[in-house]
Amino acid sequence: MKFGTKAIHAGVEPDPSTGAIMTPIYQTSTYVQASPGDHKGYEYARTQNPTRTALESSLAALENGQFATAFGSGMAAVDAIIKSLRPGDEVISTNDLYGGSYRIFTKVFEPYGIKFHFVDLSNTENLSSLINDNTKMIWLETPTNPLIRIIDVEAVVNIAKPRGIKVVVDNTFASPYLQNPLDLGADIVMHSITKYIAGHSDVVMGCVVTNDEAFHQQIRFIQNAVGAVPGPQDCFLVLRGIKTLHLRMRAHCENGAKVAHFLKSHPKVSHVYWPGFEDAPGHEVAKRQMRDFGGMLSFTLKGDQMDDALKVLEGTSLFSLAESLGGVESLIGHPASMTHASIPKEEREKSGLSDTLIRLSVGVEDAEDLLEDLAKALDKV
Ligand code: P1T
Repeated sequence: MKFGTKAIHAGVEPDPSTGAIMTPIYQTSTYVQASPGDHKGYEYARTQNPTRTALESSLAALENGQFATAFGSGMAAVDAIIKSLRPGDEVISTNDLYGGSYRIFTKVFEPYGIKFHFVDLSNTENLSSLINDNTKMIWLETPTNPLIRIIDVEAVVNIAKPRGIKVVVDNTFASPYLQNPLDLGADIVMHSITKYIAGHSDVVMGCVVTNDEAFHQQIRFIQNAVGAVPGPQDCFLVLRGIKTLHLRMRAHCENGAKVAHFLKSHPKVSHVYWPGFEDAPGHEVAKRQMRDFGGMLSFTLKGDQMDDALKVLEGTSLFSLAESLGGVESLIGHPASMTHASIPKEEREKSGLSDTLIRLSVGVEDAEDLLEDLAKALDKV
């Protein structure tokens, strides 16, 4: 089945009790049993909920995986994955990653004895010197947040697999429409569903998808034992959002390309980070592992002055200054003070994230209006 058909149909059956074509919002915390243990497969809503079950089936199908588990946020999904590790285990992570992921790794899990190494994985040669007998997981985002670097998933898998190291791909920036890491050999995919999958900036949610049944059982156990589950109303909203994921992603990619080329040719712009340029470092890998180049990009201004960056950040009107990404509306952000403020400045600088970097989540408005909005803001510089 092709992606658009899966987005509309996978995991979703007419409701057995009424025939409702849309999965109902099962707003219930518990389910009645005829006698102890004699129930219809549902006992308590932390453990199972039919709206969530439909969503999890849909998410698994979109990532070509067998098993998906939904969580109350992207960070709760990250939390569950790292809780599958034990003290003494080590993780090698990309050094360009969401600030919240860096924060949970270093501030929550390092004190429990899990060790994290941060390195630029867009050069996979950086991996081998860090691998040792304790290495249990490699963590990557591709494209990365916020420098939109591309990491070669198959190259990482080729190094990890023979050593029994699990490869996790945070696929949030690509979405399942653009990239399916399990098909490239990764063991685990996670998403901040909050972004492209939900698509309308009205839900916070996350998921873990895998083909590894033993790992799935561990994640399912953590989901129930810890309880960071999404509510049924949010699951409904995401099921609704998924039905247009392919349509939205095509529009994000088309607008992303127009904005990237506009900025690249603008006299006040110094550098645009977007993998669609033929001379971008990750271009060939992106062409191979992604369907298109996405709607996320970052840029810096000539002269590299904070005052100038602020004029652009405050000067747009269609691009709203806000954290998050992947919704239908365009957003502009300042990673150093917003989404990546939890990474110390010296670590940010080591990974190439400057204080003047501006990040865009290009929405699905009419491209002409978006270009005009950016042109006006750049005129203020
Ligand atoms: O916000 P939440 O749903 O908990 O997801 C966390 C998360 C995980 N992984 C990536 C790659 C992310 O970008 C995020 C959240 N990111 C933002 C809020 C942001 O503006 O970058």
